[in-house]
Amino acid sequence: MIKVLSIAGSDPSSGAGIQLDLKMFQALGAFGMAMPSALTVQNSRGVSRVEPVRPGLFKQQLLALLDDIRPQAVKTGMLLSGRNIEAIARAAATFKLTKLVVDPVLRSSSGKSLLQPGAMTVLKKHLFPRALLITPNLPEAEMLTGSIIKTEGDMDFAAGKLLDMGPSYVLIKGGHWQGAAADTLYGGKKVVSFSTDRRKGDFHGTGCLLSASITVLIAGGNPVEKAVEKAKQFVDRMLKTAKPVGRSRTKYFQF
Ligand code: PXL
Repeated sequence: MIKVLSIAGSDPSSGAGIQLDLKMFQALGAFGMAMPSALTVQNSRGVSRVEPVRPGLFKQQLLALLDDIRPQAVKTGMLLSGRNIEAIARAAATFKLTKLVVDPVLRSSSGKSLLQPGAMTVLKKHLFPRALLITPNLPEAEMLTGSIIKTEGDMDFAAGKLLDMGPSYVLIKGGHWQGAAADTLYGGKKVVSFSTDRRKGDFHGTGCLLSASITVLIAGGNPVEKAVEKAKQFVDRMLKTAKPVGRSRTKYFQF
């Protein structure tokens, strides 16, 4: 049995965050587990409020879970608080979680900050060194490295800086780049780009869906490069059938 855990924000509209991760885990045949690091108030129009799960409660749940059920891989998404990030980093060391996928979620599409001030330093210093793979999109790669990415050379430079922070692999998602819609994986023997057709419309939870799929594939024993390649194909298929579910035009993935 493949067991995977998502530690991320709760999206009650269930198009992103732990709810989407769980749906994707299920769709890929894994036994999924999900624990919230933060709650959000949101619907298809966007995020209007965020609140971290209290650190004592968070830590207690994390330890209770890992002490009992061992996931082969873990992903993190929206973490919000530095204290909760520290707890994950510590648990990753204690429980020797080597297959850790970190999606460094910084902001919602509607512009709400999903990481508290000061927590980015904790993320970079304590969690990135424990990650097998981090999956920033371009704006996140820029903010994490304090650089501006306009060219492929800029992206290579930022990826180098991110690898220096300690993860084994970095996948920079270029979906937010005008022109190219390729995602580029750094850290292997060579740099690999994965490109798929750009789909029309606004989608809710694309980043979560990709990192959740990668996590299941890595848990199942795929090497990182293969996992990313296959996960991109899953996401591409899901993009085709995504539909609006609320009053906004944002499309949600359908299972
Ligand atoms: O897609 C980023 C994201 C991740 N996780 C949660 C979110 C969002 C965006 O709104 O709410 C819980």
